[in-house]
Parts: sequence; C-alpha cells; structure tokens
Amino acid sequence: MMNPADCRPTRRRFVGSGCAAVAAWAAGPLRAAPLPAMEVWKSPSCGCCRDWIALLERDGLSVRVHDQGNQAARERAGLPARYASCHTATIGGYAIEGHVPLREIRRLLAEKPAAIGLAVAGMPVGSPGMDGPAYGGRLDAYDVLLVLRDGSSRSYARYR
Ligand SMILES: [Cu+2]
Repeated sequence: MMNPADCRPTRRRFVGSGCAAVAAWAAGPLRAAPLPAMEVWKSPSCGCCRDWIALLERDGLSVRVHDQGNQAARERAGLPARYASCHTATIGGYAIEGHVPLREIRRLLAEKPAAIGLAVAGMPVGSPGMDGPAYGGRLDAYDVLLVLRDGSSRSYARYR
C-alpha cells in the first residue's frame, strides 16, 4: 500500500492509478455517498412501509412512492414469492423487498454483486420501520438476504 501523502497534487497534470486506489481505500465502501433515487411500490394503507420510507428519506435518500400494491413490482423484479414483504423497491438496478436497513442497501450498491437484490422476508419486529415505541422495543432476529438471479439466496447480514 502506498502512502496516501504521496497522492498530493504535483506539478504534473495527472496522478498515477495508485492514487485512485488510495482514494477509494480512504473513502471506504460504507461511507455515506450520494445514492441513486429509489422507487417504492406499496399499498396506500401500509403504515410500516411509510415508516421505512421516512427513515430512508431522513438519511437523504430520494424516494418516489407508488401506492399501487407491490405484488406486480415484485414479479417484475423476478423476486420469488417466498421473499415477499409489504413493499418492493428498486434502486440502482437492484430490487429491495421489505424492511431492509439502509446500511445493507449502501453496501449492495458499493459491492455491486450479480444478484436481483436484497430481501427481508415477512415483517420482523425490530427491522427499520418495524421498530420504535409502538413495538415495545422488541427486537426479533432476522436476516437480510441477498437474492441471486437463480432465485436462491444467502445471508448478507444477520441481526440478532
Ligand atoms: Cu412492513
């Protein structure tokens, strides 16, 4: 690893590719970076969907909401029904099903795996938008699943 100090601008008009690598390393994959806009499909009456969207907007995400239910959007994304939750979103070419934390959305967009997207199946209490005083501070265990293009999945993050 070269010393980041070596990447200061010099009299030369370009910096070596090693400097780009150092800059990427210094930024880190989880650092807050501008994210693409998100679209969300949900039923008009879904309160926990609204709470999840409010958390994302609070963290600076731009969200466009479609109050048309989410089954068609889930099918369009190619997400098998076993991953179903109350809302389906798209961002940066990926599908996001259910109460997925922003942390894993950022990681997904940084790592860009070959996948359909992320899912938190069902509506586990304690996930973002399913938390707070209304739930008595209960925290159920859940996994954020990375859903691969063949419909299989693997755990991308575990909350315990
Ligand atoms: Cu929900």
